[in-house]
Amino acid sequence: MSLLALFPSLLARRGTVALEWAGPDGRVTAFTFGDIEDRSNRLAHALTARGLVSGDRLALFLANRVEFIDLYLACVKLGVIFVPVNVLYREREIRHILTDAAPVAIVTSASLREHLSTDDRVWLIDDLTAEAAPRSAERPISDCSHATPAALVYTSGTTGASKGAILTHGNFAANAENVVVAWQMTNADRLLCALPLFHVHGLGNAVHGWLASGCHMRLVERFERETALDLFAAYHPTVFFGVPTMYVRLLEADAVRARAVGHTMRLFVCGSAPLPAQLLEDFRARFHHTILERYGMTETLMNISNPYDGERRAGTVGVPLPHVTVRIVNEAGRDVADGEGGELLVRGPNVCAGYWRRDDATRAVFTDGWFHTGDIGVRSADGYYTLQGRRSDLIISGGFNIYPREIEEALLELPGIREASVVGQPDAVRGEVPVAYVVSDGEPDAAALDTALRKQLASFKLPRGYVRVGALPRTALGKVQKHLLPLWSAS
Ligand code: MCA
Ligand code: AMP
Repeated sequence: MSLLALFPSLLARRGTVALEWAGPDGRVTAFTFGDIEDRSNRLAHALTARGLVSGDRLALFLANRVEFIDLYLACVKLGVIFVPVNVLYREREIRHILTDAAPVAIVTSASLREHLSTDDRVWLIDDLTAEAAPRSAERPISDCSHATPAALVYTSGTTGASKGAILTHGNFAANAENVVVAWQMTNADRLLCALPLFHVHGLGNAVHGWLASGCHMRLVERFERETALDLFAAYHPTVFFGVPTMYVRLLEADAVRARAVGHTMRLFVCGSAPLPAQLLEDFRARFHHTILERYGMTETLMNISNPYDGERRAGTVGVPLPHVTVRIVNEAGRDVADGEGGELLVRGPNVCAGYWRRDDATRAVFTDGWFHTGDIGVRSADGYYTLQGRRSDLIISGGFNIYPREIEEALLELPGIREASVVGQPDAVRGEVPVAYVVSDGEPDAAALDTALRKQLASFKLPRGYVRVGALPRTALGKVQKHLLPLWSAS
């Protein structure tokens, strides 16, 4: 079954307003479900005319705007595999994805074009849209099934270089059904989407939840702390999906504004990084809402969620979602008793088909159909799961993933840096931030290192501090003992 079968509103509610897109200039444009259906059909025909066929990859390097959704739906309708690229990524990160996914082209906007090398096959979204305008609005004939790959989403995974998780039509459909059923979304909802659509939180939960429920969505280019509260006041959403950093920012609201926002809202959901129990309490006191925390991964979409009805337990991620089975195992791979920690394994229709052209990596994360999340957790006697940490040294900053090795390798290519080790340190706003420890010729010049790294890596990966050490603490086998590095402080 194609994913589109889950979006009856596209055809049945043609005349109803589906989406409002608020551009950076504040101007709001409205689109009906019929507009969304027709625009993506036209674009699909334009892609076909450019030679794309089912199974081809098409990359997209674009900030949130309606054309992002148009292009995603056009790909889904054709069986073309959609490869979203984080707009904050720079040369090194983009090169890796393009080499690995080998897309026919990468689509972008004129303003982001400068970040793509001239060798890349670049298509401008405005050209494509203009080409699509005169084409047929008929939906193209498709032979997609639940097993057809819909997207390759790159993630650091539990180890090493970023890999493309193959998310199928069936994975997204199963996740969308859970979003709608578990959080009781209906077409009466108003969903405020400020999450970037290039990650599965925005794409899998917001876009699919919107289309599957047939609700109204306001899409903005990005969450900006100065204007975040104005958005709530201007749109009166009922549902908001965010990462913890967004909730930290929203807490800046005074009591009167917070109460007004809380009054129109039905549900605040949080995921992608741990939600501190204190933040949940502070938010409840200010907004009179208990944030619903849930847990997911790029490879699995959502796994576990606090209940909509029932106790939303602070510090936990709740109970497994329908059709998702979770186990906790010890180092020997044996199931542990409630109250004992171990690695979370998951199985269900939400779990990806593996990593793109990386059979070795795929084999490494699956055991008898169970996906190894790399997350360490514990289950309470009454079935609530608490995450305690990760097996890898992944850093999550503002909900964006940072794999330390990537920064270490970029640092080692710079003159004067002989050794480098990057670790995550707690941060009240972003959750964690990266700090680099270097063995260098002379005191590290933070500004110069920042400038050099900024060309290669996304800005959220820039170390907040560079600490010069005489030597990195290592085990007898030469592995860096990150926990022995001296504590860094911002001053
Ligand atoms: C942040 N920046 C952006 C964006 N977000 N630039 C373009 N588009 C964006 N969407 C840049 C800013 O320009 C700035 O860059 C830097 O990031 C910090 O921005 P600031 O305004 O200080 O933001 P903040 O208040 O710290 O908030 C950041 C944020 C952002 C809005 C919370 O981190 C964010 O959108 N996070 C969401 C990540 C996400 O969706 N993760 C889901 C992964 P400069 O430093 O150059 O000035 S999927 C996942 O984890 C799983 C599956 C799951 O469970 O959902
Ligand atoms: P990503 O690779 O971006 O999909 O990030 C997935 C990782 O984010 C998971 O493996 C977890 O480590 C982390 N994560 C997601 N949601 C939560 C949550 N609610 N609490 C703690 N960690 C989370």
